[in-house]
Amino acid sequence: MLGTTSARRLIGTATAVAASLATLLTAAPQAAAAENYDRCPAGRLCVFQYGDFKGKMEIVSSSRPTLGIWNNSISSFVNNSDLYVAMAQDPEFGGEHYYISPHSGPNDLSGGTIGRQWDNRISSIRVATTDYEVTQGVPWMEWFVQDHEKRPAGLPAVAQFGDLNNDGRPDLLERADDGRLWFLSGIGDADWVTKGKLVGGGWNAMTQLTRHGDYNGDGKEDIYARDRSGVLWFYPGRGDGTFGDRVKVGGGWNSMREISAAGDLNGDGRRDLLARDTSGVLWSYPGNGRGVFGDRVKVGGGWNVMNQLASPGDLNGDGKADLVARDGSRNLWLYPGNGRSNFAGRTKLPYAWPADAPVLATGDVNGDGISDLMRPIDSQLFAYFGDGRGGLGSPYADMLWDTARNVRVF
Ligand SMILES: [Ca+2]
Ligand SMILES: [Ca+2]
Ligand SMILES: [Ca+2]
Ligand SMILES: [Ca+2]
Repeated sequence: MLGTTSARRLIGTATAVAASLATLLTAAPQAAAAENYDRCPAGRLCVFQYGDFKGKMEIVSSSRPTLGIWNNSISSFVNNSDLYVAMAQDPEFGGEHYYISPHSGPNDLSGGTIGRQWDNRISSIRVATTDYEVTQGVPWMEWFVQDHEKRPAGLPAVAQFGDLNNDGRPDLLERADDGRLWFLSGIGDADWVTKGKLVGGGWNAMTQLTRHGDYNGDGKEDIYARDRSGVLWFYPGRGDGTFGDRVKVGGGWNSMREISAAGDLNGDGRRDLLARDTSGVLWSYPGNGRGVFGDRVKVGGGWNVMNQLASPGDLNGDGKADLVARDGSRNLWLYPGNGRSNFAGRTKLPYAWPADAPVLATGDVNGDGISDLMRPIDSQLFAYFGDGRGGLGSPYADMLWDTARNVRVF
């Protein structure tokens, strides 16, 4: 019986890495005849029967849980492809794994002491478009919200965000480094298995992504995304973790360093947006209830001492939407909203918040009706539960975290 937060799922460790590619390349002898591996076409992953890229060759373009005639018969390979690769000792991607980066070129297993551990000992091959998928076996990050952590009924409007599919529980969106956007509902089945739902591909075209509840009055959470040309787009949520046809909010948003959907800041019941421009001025854009915004209001200057903003909803329990901001000294500050598009005097939140990890605000994570924060530490995401008085409790591990460059969770 799982009854408390201390029973949150323990995160398993990633499969052990047998040897780094760099180590193996260093240990491998120089190939005597480059023309042997030149048989492998550009953009492809090829395996060879013998060392020095001799004998039969086969192109591998998808994962192979078993290898047939190639089982325990690979002695060299070439990766000219965009794919991340794991060569596994056992069938079904079992045993130890040998990880290969995209475009890492030729690799002769028949020579050297490290390579010999793998020579004729490969029994399955997994390929993927992200490092995370090839190491973890699934393309999305598994996020576990326990089923007892349903949010209480009758949440105030300021706390109603973070739930994309209206099941009363928080969700995450994850943009993987290959540009695919995944909806993570956070609810596992009886075996604790969670499944990501693919929203779509190509989201690497977006330079800002943010959400904070329903902006067009249909009761379904929406998202905003800025493309490279500076156009801000509104994507109306369908209430199932996917989005309908996008609507152009407007151009010129590349003058903004950071954009954060923030909830209702001016007390008119409609959700608003914060944006910090490159000169450090923070602006509040009042939502019109139809997904776009009225004339902006200047909050103030000097915000470039902050390296990240996040919009947590209400952290101090006064029913008004707040703001948190992280400075360059690992401090996270709470700016209580005053309900008039501005903020009262700040207070410092506990813990150190280094600049190499994002601060996430997706509302109430643990179902006590109070907004929480999350952030990754190393390869795990941790939740910090709000106490409703402007403080935060100690962190709880919630999911494995992909530290790859383009991964964005919001
Ligand atoms: Ca949900
Ligand atoms: Ca909506
Ligand atoms: Ca408003
Ligand atoms: Ca909470």
